[in-house]
Amino acid sequence: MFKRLTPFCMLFALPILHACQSGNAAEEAARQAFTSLIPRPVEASPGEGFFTLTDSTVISADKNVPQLERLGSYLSGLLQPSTGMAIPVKAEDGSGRHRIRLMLTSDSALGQEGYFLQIADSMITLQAHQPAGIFYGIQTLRQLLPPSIEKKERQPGPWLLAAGTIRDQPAFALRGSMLDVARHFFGVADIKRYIDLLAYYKMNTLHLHLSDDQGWRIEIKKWPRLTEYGGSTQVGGGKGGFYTQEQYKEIVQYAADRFITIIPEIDMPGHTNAALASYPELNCNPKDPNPKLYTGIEVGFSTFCTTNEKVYGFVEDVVQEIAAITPGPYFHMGGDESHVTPKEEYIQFVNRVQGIINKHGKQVIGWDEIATATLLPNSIAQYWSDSTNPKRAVQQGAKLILSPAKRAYMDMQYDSTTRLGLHWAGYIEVDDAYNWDPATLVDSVGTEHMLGIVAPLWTETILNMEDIEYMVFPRLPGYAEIGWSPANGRSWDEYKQRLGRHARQMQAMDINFYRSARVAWADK
Ligand code: IFG
Repeated sequence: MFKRLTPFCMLFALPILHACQSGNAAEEAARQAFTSLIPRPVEASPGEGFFTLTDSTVISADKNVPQLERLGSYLSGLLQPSTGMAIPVKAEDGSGRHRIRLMLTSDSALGQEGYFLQIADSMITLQAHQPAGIFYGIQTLRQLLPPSIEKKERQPGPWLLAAGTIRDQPAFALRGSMLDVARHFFGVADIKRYIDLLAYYKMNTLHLHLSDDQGWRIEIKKWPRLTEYGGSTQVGGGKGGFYTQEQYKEIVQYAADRFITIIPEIDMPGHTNAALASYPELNCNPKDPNPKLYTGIEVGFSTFCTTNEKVYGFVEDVVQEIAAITPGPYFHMGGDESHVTPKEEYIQFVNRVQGIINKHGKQVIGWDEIATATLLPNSIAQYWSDSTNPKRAVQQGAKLILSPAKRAYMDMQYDSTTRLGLHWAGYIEVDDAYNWDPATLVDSVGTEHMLGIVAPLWTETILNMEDIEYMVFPRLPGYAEIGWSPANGRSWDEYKQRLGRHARQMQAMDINFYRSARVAWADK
């Protein structure tokens, strides 16, 4: 036991043995944190010594960059509850020891989201070329601190960070998740929690699946019955719900403050029973001029009447109202599983709706079936199931988002015993979710055609936040790593060690994660 004590501790071994041990344990934990980061950074070089948060620690930010002051307050707000320290933000004036400096740098090699973090025993310097990089460097700082930093109530210290340097930036520009709020509705508080979790893993995209057969979830002022009636139920017959445009704007702002872009999806021409039940004129007669609300989980049975001009006026109104409250560049038109739309009519609909979306200043994203139509130059195909479609899209010069059902559909059960989820695409254990590479996913399609990856959670069987967390964790950190970290050297055997240690952070964040038997969880 004594052999592990530093000379200082040897000198005063008796009275402060415990402190020395905990000091050594704290130092050992800080050093291990440096090599346990998820997503793994591009370069991490451990140094000598430790930076310790104390009551005299301050955050300094260049006062000429408003975003930096806001990011300083964001960091301070993250640290205060568990440390009980004020950690004030002050203008950077070159003075004062023991500070965490946030600075922009002209080093454009860091790109839009990269950062350079230097930790020494008396100062931490976090530099980035753009504010997003500072935000992502802050996420790394969180993981370099003891996991208890994430607790919302006061914790004992010490609050050590191991010295060293980290230079980091993402492999893919678009990294995120899709949440289906149509099959089951999730309120603003759940969406904010989900956004916080995505941001922690340096994800920058949340795709909201806002409409489907079972529900319409976003207020459209010109077509009020879409939510009054079409939003009034959900799978299983529960009361459903919807976002007013004010609530949608609140979600968009909360996401933007965390450098997350919201992609709104209105799925069409299929997956439209909620809209068709709300406005029968959108149907082709006489098949079912007035469909009832639907609370089952079948797919592919509904379609807009794509030969009816009224449908295009409807689409225009919907796109216009949502685009007006969506600062992000994308509008997702869905386009999947239109099994009862005649093929030629589907193609004409997709061609026409792309033009409507572009007219309202947004880039089209669609599930990969839209590649059977004529894609506009900046349209994006989201690959989920039929690998001929990404090839079609690439042949048309389009970019891809990867959401392979067999690897990234988080509604797939882990195995046959999983209480929640489906398994039509197969079972996806934690290692299956990690052991794939976008570069080799679709033959003849290289990463130069890919914007990035989005891991969807469809919610036919998902009722609440606990269910969401159980299916999303611990697979999401792996998707975050596939989207952020260099592919070379990636191995499940190495990653699973980091993931095992990461149980402490997930516990501290009260994440209800699935304890896969394929990982040795360190918190037990
Ligand atoms: N496929 C459907 C989803 C959902 C999913 C459940 C896509 C693009 C099966 N379409 O995935 O609506 O039902 O795993």
